[in-house]
Amino acid sequence: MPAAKTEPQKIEPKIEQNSGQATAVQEKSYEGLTPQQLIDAYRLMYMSRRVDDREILLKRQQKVFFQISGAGHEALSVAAGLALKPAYDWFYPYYRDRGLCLALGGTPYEMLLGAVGAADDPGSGGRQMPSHWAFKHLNVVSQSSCTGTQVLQAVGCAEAGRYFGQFPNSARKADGDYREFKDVTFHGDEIVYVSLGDGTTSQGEFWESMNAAALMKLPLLVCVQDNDYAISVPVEAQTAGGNISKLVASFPNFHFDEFDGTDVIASFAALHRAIDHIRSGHGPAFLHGHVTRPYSHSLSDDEKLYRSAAELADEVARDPLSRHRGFLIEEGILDEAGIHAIEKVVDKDIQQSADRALAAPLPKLESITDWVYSPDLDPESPAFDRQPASLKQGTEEAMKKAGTPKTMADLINHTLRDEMKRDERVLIFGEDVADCSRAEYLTKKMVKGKGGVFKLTHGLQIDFGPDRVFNTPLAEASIVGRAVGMATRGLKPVVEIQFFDYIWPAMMQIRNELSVMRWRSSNAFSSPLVIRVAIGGYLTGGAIYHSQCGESMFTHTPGLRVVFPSNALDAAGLLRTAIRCDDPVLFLEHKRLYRETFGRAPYPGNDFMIPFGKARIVHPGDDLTVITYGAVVPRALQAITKLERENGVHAELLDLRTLSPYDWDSIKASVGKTNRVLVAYEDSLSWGYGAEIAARIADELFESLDAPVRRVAATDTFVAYQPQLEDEILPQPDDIYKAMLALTEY
Ligand SMILES: Cc1ncc(C[n+]2csc(CCOP(=O)(O)OP(=O)(O)O)c2C)c(N)n1
Ligand SMILES: [Mg+2]
Repeated sequence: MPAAKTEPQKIEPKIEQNSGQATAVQEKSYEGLTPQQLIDAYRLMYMSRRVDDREILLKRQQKVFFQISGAGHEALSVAAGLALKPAYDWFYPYYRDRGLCLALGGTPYEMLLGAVGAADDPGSGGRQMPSHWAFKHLNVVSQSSCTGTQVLQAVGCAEAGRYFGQFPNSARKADGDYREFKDVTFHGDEIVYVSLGDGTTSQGEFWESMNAAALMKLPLLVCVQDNDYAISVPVEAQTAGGNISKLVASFPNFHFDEFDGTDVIASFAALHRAIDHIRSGHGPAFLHGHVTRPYSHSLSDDEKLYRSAAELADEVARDPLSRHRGFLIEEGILDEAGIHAIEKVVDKDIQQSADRALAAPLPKLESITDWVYSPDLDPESPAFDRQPASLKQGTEEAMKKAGTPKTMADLINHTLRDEMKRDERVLIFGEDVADCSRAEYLTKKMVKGKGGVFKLTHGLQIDFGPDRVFNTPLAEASIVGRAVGMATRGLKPVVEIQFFDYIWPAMMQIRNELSVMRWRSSNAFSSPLVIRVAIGGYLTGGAIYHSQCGESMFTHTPGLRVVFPSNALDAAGLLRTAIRCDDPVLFLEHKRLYRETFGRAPYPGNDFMIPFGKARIVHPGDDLTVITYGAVVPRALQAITKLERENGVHAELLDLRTLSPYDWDSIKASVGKTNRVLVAYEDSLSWGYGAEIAARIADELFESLDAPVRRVAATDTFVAYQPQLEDEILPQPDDIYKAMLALTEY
């Protein structure tokens, strides 16, 4: 057992001892723990194991549908739950942390509700697998099944706690936007706990988290529960050198500890040293506890297929439950009768909890579509419809102030500045978005500052300081994952992905975390934030990795709003809606349109908003409908003008503006009028965004059609560097013209 370097803090037992006789009355201290606390730990460890056993039984009876156990991890897990503070500290536990959740105040009944998938399952209401913990009232945040994603979110959560401490006014409620629906709590010395298995340390997101936590000296407790295996892969085939502690040892600002996680006292001692380091502001801690895995990985796995009998027998000797039971008896803290008395009470509780959980009402089938989006704030509603200041009555002065037409880049920059001024919870970060990370160069006026590779965030760090506008490491998963953690706490990150082509490292966080946080937790948690992304081609020389579209991969993700403006005014109005709304938004900014002459507009004031799901008729017409968005809008307009001039055909041009939601009513009205429709988009043709629009028109508007639904899009290739090839690959005005002509002649 390692010696404690600092005095362990006092642990208040959270579970009362209601049976079991302590035979040792003298108050001997075990690394600062009282006999009573060691008894409480046993009760919780036993409870954890028995809930697992009950679930295994129920699974065999086909009354629950998935089981993964915390067996072998109980000593470390319970110690963590007793050493940290529920509803004060924050928790991102992984599936083996049943002991932690019980020690924090979760109950066997709640866990069994999760196992049967009952409506009252506090974690998810029957949506997420059991053991993927979420207890809102304890600050245990909803967990996915992706190994490692939780670590980045925990980093963001820790950043948020620190931010609210620095800017306490930002935590206040405000009416009229997402803040109305986010209760913020924080504590100056709070800790964010995150746990993971040994195998999960191979994930890039783990390493990104370690780097970020060290860089910012965050109050993060990383707890690796090393059971030697990741399903069937042993640690020596997983981790170079076979020991994660050796690999992470050089991260600065961390407190490190490697210990026997099957030993309750050793685990407590390690936790207390870590907690002391973190609460006193020295930075993060990395705990590495060696534990066992006496049951297979899950009930879907049979470990006898890859572990020898001798190895399994060895583990039995290290079982934390029997070890701790033996220790209590040996030390004279409890006798056999006392142990049995405790176990009897727990067994009865679990039996009753299982009976009740099996009888609990199931979620209603009609609730399936609840909580894909915020039930409180609808970005399609008239509340988000605010005219430009210059169009309002009696605002001549505003008109004068609006001045000359501005580019899309200018108006996005203006809108970001306005919203940062209005709402102190708005933070901006990403790669190169700051003016200058070496801030003294700015204060000494040695440099002007960068503010993004496209300069969209220029001047924002100068105006709002480096706590609100900052550069991140070059790691996209980290940008989005941290933002998810912050948004869960109530901040409004408006992050930038430098090029759409590089969004893919963040795809796991976007698809499996950001978009699904609200749905999987039955509205207990949400992470409304904005991801701004520079997208698209037509750049001349952009080539494969600076020209991609691919918006349909995101519109295919429920829970995410996807916006794609074609002009400066729309960009301003839609970005403001994106920032103020209560849902996560992917805001796609076409690089080619940033500084285009097309679609410039005067500054529309600091309250101008466009609701989502409202298309704009860019050009009215009766003969044919062209549905498009983004950089194809000006190209389609060019083609339509030519068609009108040369062929006397009047096409209507619909700019969708937002792709999810999209304006079906306007599509219906236009196609009902013209009876011919072309869907044009910049992405490659097959499986692109237009496929869904075309399919729905064919399905629901079949009777209105006088011709087949046609599409114009890029070739099914990537975009090439050589400009002649690029022109051939991407849809051009002439392609649109020809397709329209063919449609009218059909
Ligand atoms: C990103 C991802 N890849 C694969 C899986 C499937 N999977 C679930 S748990 C697991 C092993 C995890 O091992 P470890 O981190 O050591 O945790 P342990 O289960 O041993 O406690 C794997 C491969 C997953 N859930 N997520
Ligand atoms: Mg493992």
